[in-house]
Amino acid sequence: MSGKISASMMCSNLVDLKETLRIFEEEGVEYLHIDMMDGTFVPNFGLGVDYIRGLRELTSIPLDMHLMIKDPEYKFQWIGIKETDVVSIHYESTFQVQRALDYLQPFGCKRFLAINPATPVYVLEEVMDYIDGINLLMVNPGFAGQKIVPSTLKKAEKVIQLLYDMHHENITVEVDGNITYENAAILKNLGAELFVAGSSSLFKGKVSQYRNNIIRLREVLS
Ligand code: S6P
Ligand code: MG
Repeated sequence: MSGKISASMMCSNLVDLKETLRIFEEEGVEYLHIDMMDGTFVPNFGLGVDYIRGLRELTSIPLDMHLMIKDPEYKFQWIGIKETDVVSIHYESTFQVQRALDYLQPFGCKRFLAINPATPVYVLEEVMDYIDGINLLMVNPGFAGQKIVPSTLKKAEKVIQLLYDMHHENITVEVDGNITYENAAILKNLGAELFVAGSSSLFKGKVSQYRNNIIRLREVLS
């Protein structure tokens, strides 16, 4: 199966937003990746509720929301989650991961659990029944334009093996951070299915280059 693209909107240029979305719609980009950050869970501020509301007016491409916020379980109702969206919460962001996943269920979205590069793979074992996907952070979250943490490549292999061993191959593996064409190829080979494309690939250069970037990425992910 071909890999899917989630375009990292924190890497987009607001001036060219309409043109960017037009290209994404024409090229069938599957998701828009929305990095929400609260300045506490990660050392940066990111895209917020008003941005999402505005984006919904411009496009119907589903959103892939990556919540880098503390105690996300009390904030879901502000965000305007739709059934067609993916929502990732972080294992490290709450002491009540399973409760947080339960609170997310009524929204009908796909529920993903995100884990940081140094978080061990075994934390996934007890939540397999409550998730549709895993968002594997290949960088420490908070900023675009970082270099991959090398150990995360081996870790991706481990996660996919764990899913296989636990008979949960239906759980989607998403990879986020420094997804270059080369890293995308390696991770696709390992079994990753959803690829966050940011400044390392899709958003390289000017808006006029985005279409070619998508085509190049599609080749790697096919
Ligand atoms: C990192 C964030 C990511 C970035 C992505 C950008 O905190 O979760 O989603 O948006 O890493 O892509 P790149 O290619 O600049 O790493
Ligand atoms: Mg992200």
